[in-house]
Amino acid sequence: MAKSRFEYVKGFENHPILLPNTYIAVRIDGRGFHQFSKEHNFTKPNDVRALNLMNQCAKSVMEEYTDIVIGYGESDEFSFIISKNSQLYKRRESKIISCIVSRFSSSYVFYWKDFMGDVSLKYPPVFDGRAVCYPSLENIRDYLSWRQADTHINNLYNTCFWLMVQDPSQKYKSEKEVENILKDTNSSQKNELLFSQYNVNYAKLPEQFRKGSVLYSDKRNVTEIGKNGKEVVRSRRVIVIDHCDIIGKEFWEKHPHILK
Ligand code: DGT
Ligand code: MG
Ligand code: MG
Ligand code: MG
Ligand code: MG
Repeated sequence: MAKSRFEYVKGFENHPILLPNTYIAVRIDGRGFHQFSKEHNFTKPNDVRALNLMNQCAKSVMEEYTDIVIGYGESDEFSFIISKNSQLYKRRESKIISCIVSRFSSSYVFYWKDFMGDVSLKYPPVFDGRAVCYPSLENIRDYLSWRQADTHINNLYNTCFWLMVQDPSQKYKSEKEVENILKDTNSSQKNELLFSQYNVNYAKLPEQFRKGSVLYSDKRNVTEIGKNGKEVVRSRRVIVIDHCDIIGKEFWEKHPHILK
């Protein structure tokens, strides 16, 4: 094929490769979602519609990229773990990040109405993305534990914060005052505060808020319509959305294939 004299510019390109034989964690995060959640009147501290929309977007990503073995989401972020032996896009970093972020962002707009109903989308949402390679099973488990621990810390804080800010007796004068009180409290003091002042048992709040969302593929019996028009039950790979603990070993003992 004839080449133009401009062809040499291709030589300037570089294609960083994500280290072979490592788990790849791609984490996407909403840009400026502090403002985005205000503009769209998200419920505080957790908007279940918005969280479910995030889960739908992650499911859409995982349906497209079957090398993703597990997804974990909270707030405006999602982590996708790609298997160690994956050859997705020859492990080219920019291809992998940009395609995952792009699929996620377009899904956010595509599925917005299904979850947010009459709330109109005021401007196009933006997500950033990064990839980190983790060589060992211990490292990748610790990565996921780190994110889930973060969910817990943030959710406990945010639950206190918004109850205090929206206190019916308006005993706290400003968000700043609430921040100042909370910064000197540990986790058990926050639990105690919720219980004594607002009669809220933190452990009884929805697991989706406390533990985030865990997505993985699993075999499930699915009822389908067969050729003869009758219902048949078939075993199919589906993406499961769970809100379970992934810090302890129980989940991993139950699903040893995920990170094998
Ligand atoms: P960034 O990521 O540096 O561009 O900045 P932000 O503003 O996206 O901040 P980030 O990612 O650290 O924190 C997520 C923000 O999104 C945080 O302000 C709370 C908000 N957000 C996420 N999910 C919900 C929700 O369900 N309800 C409400 N009210 N806010 C939420
Ligand atoms: Mg951020
Ligand atoms: Mg963000
Ligand atoms: Mg975030
Ligand atoms: Mg092209």
